[in-house]
Amino acid sequence: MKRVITYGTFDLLHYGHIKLLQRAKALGDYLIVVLSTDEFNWHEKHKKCYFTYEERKLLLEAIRYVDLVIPEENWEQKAKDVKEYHIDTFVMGDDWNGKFDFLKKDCEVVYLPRTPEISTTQIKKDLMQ
Ligand code: C2G
Repeated sequence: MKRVITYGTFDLLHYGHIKLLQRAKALGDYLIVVLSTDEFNWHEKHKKCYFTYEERKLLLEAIRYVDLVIPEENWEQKAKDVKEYHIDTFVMGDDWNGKFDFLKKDCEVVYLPRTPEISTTQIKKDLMQ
């Protein structure tokens, strides 16, 4: 069973995220999503989430491509996660291109093209108009 992992905030969830999760799952048989906690988002990513961790987790768990959702609490946990969950493939959107190549000693690292036309920032801007 090929195990895939990916990380993110996924707030507000939109079809760009879904297309990423769909492609990530297609690379294996089991997809783990490591979801940024509210504290991590605020202190480390300076992102104020619209939905809480529990609400974002519920949304992700409802997606057919997602098999497990666990918390992302810091930047440093990736190597441990890859080992602990016996990960074969680490996947991120290519806005992170190259940033996680240090994991290549432990697993395959794949950067997938982002869905260019959509972002949470754009959604919020459009809704403001
Ligand atoms: N994504 C995408 N297309 C978009 C928007 C996002 O493919 N239009 C991808 C991102 O590249 C990322 C995933 O969807 O792989 C989740 O996006 P975010 O929630 O913005 O994640 P981010 O804040 O980049 O957090 O430790 C890594 C971080 O947790 C990643």
